[in-house]
Amino acid sequence: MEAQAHNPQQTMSVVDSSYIDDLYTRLYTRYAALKKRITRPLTLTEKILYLHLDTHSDTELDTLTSPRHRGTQFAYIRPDRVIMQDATAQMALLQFIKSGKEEVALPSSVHCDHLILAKLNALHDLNVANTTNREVYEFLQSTSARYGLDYWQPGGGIIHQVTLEHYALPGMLIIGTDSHTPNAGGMASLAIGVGGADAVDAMIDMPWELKFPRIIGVKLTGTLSPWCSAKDIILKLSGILSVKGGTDHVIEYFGEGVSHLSCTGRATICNMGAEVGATSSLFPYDIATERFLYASKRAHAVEHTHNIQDMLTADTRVIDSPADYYDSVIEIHLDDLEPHINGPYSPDIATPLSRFADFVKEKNYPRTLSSALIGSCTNSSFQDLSRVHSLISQAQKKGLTLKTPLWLSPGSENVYQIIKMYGYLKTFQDFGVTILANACGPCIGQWQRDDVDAQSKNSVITSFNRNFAKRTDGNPLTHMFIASPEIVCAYALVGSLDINPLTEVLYDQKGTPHQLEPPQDEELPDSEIVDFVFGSLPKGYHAPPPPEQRSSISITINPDSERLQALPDYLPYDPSAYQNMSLLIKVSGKCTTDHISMAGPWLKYRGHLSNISKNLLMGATNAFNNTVNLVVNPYTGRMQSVPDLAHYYKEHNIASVIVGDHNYGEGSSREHAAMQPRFLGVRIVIARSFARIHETNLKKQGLLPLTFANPDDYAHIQEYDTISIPDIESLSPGTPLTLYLDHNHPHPKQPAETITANHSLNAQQISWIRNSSALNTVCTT
Ligand code: MIC
Ligand code: SF4
Repeated sequence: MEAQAHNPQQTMSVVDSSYIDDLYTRLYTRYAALKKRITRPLTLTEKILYLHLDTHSDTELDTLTSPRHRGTQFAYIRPDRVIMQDATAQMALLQFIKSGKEEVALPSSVHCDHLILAKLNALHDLNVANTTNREVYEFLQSTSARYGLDYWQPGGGIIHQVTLEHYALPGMLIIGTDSHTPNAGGMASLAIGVGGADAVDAMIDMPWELKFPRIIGVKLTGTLSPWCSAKDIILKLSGILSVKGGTDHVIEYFGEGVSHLSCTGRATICNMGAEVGATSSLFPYDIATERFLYASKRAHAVEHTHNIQDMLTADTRVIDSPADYYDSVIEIHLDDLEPHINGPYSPDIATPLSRFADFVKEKNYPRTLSSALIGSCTNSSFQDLSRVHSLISQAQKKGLTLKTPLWLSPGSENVYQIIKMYGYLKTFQDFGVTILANACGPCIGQWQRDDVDAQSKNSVITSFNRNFAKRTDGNPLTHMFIASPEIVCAYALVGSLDINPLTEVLYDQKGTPHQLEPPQDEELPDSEIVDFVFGSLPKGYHAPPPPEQRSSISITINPDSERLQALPDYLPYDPSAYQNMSLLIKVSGKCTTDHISMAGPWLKYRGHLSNISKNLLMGATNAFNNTVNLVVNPYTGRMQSVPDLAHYYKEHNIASVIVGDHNYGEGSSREHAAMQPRFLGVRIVIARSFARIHETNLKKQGLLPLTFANPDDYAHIQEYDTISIPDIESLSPGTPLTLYLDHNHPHPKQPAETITANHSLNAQQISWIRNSSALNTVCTT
C-alpha cells in the first residue's frame, strides 16, 4: 500500500480533463433543453436535480418537475459520482459483489478514514491502524481495483474534505454512503447521503430513487463579526430547525451574505445540514467557488463553469421573490450573529456564547474541560486551521498556555502538507497541541483516551458536527459541546465552560493581564504552495488498474474472519411471518443510528453482519422501564439485553417488531442499523416518525417502516404484545395497514385492539418487501 512518490514538477489530477469536458457537455446540453421546456424561474436545487432526472419523455419530465410534487413524489436520478468511506463501503461492496457486475457503472471512490483509532499521534495511530485493520483495507483496496473504483488509503484524508478538494464540481450530483456527503454543497454540487444499497443501485447502473425534496431558502445578509465563522451560521440554524426540521428538504442558501463566505466555510454549513435531517444543502456558484477550484489546481473546470453560471445559480426572479419559489424562507442577519455553542447530547441545543456560561451553571453541566478537539469533516480545512493558528500564535506571544489538552486532526493529507509548509504545524506542536491522523478519530468514538475514567462525568468541546451520547469516547457521561474551531481553541486557553474566553482577562505566568483578540484567517494557501501540494497525485490515492488487468485480481474473504463475512441470503418473503410478531423493544425518546448500531469499538465489525448484530439497539431506552438495553423476554419472563433477546428470537424463529418514537434513526447513513434487525428477524419498525436515510435503508433491506396514523397509538403498545398485520397481502401504495395488537400481559389481560399504520412505500419499494430486499429484486430482474 505504498503511496506514490511526491513530484512537484508534475501537474496531475485524480480527475482528468476529458472527464470534466464530458461532464459539462452533457450537463449543459440537458440544461439548454430543460430551459426550453420549463420556462418558470428555477431554484438551484431544482436545476441540478432536473439535470439528473432519469426521465424518458417530456410528459414525465413535466409531471416530475411540478413543484406540487415536492415532498411526496419519488423520482429516479442518475448521479454523476459515488463516494464511500471505509465503515460503510464494506457492506456496500459486499452487496455490489452479490450483484455479479463486472465493474462500477460510474466514477466511484473508497476513503479509509473511519477505522483509525486516535491514541497518541498521527504516525503511531496510522501504524496501528494499518496492522489492526489490514484485512479490511486489503479487501477494500482489492475490491476497488477489481471493480474500477478509486481507493484512498488510510491517512489520505476524511472523505468529505478529499471530495471537496478533488471530486466535487459545480452542478454535479453526488451520492455518498455517509450522511455528511452534502459537504460538497459548498462547491455548488448537490450531494446526498445514502445507504450502501442506494450506492449499489447507482454502481450497477440502475437509476437511484429519491423522494423529491422540498426546498428551504436561507437568506444570508450582512457580514460575520470577527469572532464568528461559517460554523456559527449552521449552529444557529440547527437551533431554529431542530434535528428533524430539515427532513425531506434541501436547504439552499442565497443573499449577499453568501459572498462573504469561502468555499470551505460553505462546505461546513452544508455538512452540518445533516444534523437537521436535510436531504442536502447547497450554495450557488460564484467567485469564491472559482477561487477554491484554482486553489485545488482545477483551472480546467473553471473554463467551463465560468461560462455557464446561469446553470449554477438560482434564477434572478427566485432571489428577488424567494417566498414565491422556496417552500419556506429563513433569514439570518450575519451582523447580529454571535458565536454559538451547541449541545450537549443533541446538535440542535444552540446557545449564544454570551449566555453559555450561565447555561452551563444553570444545568449543572461539568464546567472544567477535560479535552478540546479540532477536526472532523466539518471543520478541518486550511482556512479553519489558519484561524486556529492565528489564535495560538497570539497566545504564544502573550505567554498564555493551554489549560486543557488540545487535539487536532487535519482534514486531508493535502491540508496537512499545506499547514506543514506554512509552519503552522510546528507552532501547534510547540504549543502542546497533539496532531492526530487525517481521519475521523474522536468524531466517531475512535478515541482511546486514558485521561478520564470510562464512566466519569466530564465535558469536552469539539469542532465536530454530532454530539449524541457516547459519540466521542464511548462514555455516556461525556458532555460534548460543539463550536467553531477558533471557539474550541479559545476554550482550550481558559479550560472551563463557565468562563467567556472572549471577554475574560487571561493572565500569563508573570501575572500580566491579556485579552484574546479575534483570529485572522487565510482563505486559501499561496499559489506556490498550491502548486507544490496539488502538483502531483495526492499521497494515499490509488487509481484502479486498466480494465484489462482487473479480472485477474482476486478478492478473498476468509470464512473464519471476525471482520468480514460474505452476505447471507435473505429468507424468501412469507406473509405468515407478519402475524403474531413479538415486541423486541418499544423505544422511548431519542434513538439515533448510533443508538441502534453503536460506532466506536463496534466499527471493526462493519463488514461482518453476524458480529456487528451483537450490538443491536444497545443504546436505546426501553419505554417500559426507562432503562437502556434492558427488555423483558416475553417467553421466559427474564430481563435481557436487546441483542440477547433479538438472538433468542432468531434462534426460535420468532419474527419481531421494533417500536420507535419521533425521528427514529436520525443521524448517520449506516445501513447496518437496518441490516442488523433484518438479520435477526425483525419484520416491521413502527415509529412516530423516521429520519429520511434510515427509512430508506429499512425499505431497501426488506423491512417495513410504518408510522402510527394516530401518533397517540404509540401509547397502546404494551410489553407482552404480539402484533399482526392481517392485511399484509394487500400492501399497496397510499393504503394504510391494520395492526392487530394482542395484549398478552397476564395481569390484567386486556382485550386485543386494532390500530392503523401508514407507510410511504411506492410500487417499486413494495417489490423490495416482496422480494425480501432491494438487492434481491435487482438480482432477480
Ligand atoms: C457519522 O458521522 O455518524 C458517520 C460515522 O460518518 C456515519 C457513517 C457511518 O456510520 O459509517 C454517517 O454520518 O453517515
Ligand atoms: Fe467522519 Fe465525523 Fe465526518 Fe462522520 S462526521 S465522516 S465520523 S469526521
